[in-house]
Amino acid sequence: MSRLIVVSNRVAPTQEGRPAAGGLAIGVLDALKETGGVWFGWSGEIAGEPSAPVIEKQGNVTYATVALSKRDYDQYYRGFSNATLWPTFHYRNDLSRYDRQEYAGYLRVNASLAKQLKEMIRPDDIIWVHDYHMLPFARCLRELGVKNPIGFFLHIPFPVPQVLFTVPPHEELVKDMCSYDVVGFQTDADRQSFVDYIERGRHGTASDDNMVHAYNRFLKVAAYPIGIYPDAIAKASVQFTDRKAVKSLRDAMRNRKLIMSVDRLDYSKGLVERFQAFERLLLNAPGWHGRVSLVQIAPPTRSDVQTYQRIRQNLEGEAGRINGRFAQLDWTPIQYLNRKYERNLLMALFRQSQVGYVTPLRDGMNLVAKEYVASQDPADPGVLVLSQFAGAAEQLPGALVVNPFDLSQMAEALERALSMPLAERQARHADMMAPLRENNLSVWRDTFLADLRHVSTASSVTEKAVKRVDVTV
Ligand code: GDG
Repeated sequence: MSRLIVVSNRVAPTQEGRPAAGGLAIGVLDALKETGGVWFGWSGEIAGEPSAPVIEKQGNVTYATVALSKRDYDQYYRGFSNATLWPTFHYRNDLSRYDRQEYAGYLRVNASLAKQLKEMIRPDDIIWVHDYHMLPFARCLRELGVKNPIGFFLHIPFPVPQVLFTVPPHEELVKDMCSYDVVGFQTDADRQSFVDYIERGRHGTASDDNMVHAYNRFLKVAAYPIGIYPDAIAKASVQFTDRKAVKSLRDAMRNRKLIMSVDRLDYSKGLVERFQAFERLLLNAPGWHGRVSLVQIAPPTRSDVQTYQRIRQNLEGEAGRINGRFAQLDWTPIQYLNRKYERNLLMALFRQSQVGYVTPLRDGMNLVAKEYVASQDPADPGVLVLSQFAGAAEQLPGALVVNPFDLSQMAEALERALSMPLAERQARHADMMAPLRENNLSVWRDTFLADLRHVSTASSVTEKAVKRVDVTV
């Protein structure tokens, strides 16, 4: 059996109990724990000198991590990855900037990580690379002579061509993506954007079986929506209900309904609009004053990127303004908690709440939406209010789907969710649990890896056939 090597910008913290607040870390770690393998990437540390990977084995997962220099961190991570690609891929050209030096740094770090990984690769390994930090990684490995199957999964949206054009080296990036054997997206819409770029720009062609022929390469391009383990989450949400934090929330919420949101503090998550729609509910329906609170947990991320500092200030301002306007001595409408919580505790908190309020302006998938559903008590489930711009909206048919730019519609959905009869809540919950179980995280991983094995076997057969023809001619 070949070994699986996972590559991502950031390797999840290896110490048990250290919460990793981020969908990629959570998805990849859970997926890798089952199969075993190597996880290679940045340790999260900044060091003066480049050094060999630090190897640490835990259970069946070997972690191989490297530090970045300050310059690499600034150019590759804070710069091109998070100040150019992240905003643009989330359709926020207004927040995006481009700097040639940063792009050069992005390419340099990809090349140097590829060089370090190459030393560890065995001939029958299969390599699975993750996310926007690593678009050129396969090309870098190929240039070093690596012939192994290499797949890529993009956790965030892939924008339509007109939006992608705003990133100056867009063609180079897409061409680099074609060095992979399989390129996976969260949704079919993302896959279509990629294919549109290739076909409309006459860079190549796509066939009905999801194969793309471009830049002299054949690759599979398909949607692989990431999942969760719904039954494990359901179990954790019950087991953690007697934790102190959960009990005190329950006591504080006696006779009050609870709307719950959990997101990394990020402008793509639509937090300001969400607060304002909640404010609109309080304006339109004064009967809810004192009877409902919104708890927003938002652990800070990328806090040294400037736009992230601004969103934090903005959000604190909005929470303060809305609370100042409506609060009573014994009621705070919005509880805004700017910190990380233990993962299982979050699931138990979800179970205490009547509404899961997940309204990103744009999101690859959004695991919180899925976790919220899985955490519910099937006998008395809460209702999910979900943005149409989260990949998860395609997969959660029982949610109340909203446009996060329409504050009135969101306020109406909140009211409907808060007043929904039990039978409807149960039916909606059951409609969502079935697909969550069917497409769990193992299915996501196994489908992707099966395609990667299949495509690379097929293309090596084609390559050999082509070589034979060359020889005979
Ligand atoms: C990217 C894409 C895609 C949150 N706060 C805490 C905490 N979390 C956990 C959640 C959830 C994860 O972090 C967040 O995942 P999301 O999917 O919601 O969002 P991103 O971090 O933006 O993830 C996204 C995902 O990758 C996977 O492909 O769905 O679209 O943007 O699991 O529960 N975990 C802990 N403490 C917290 O305070 N422990």
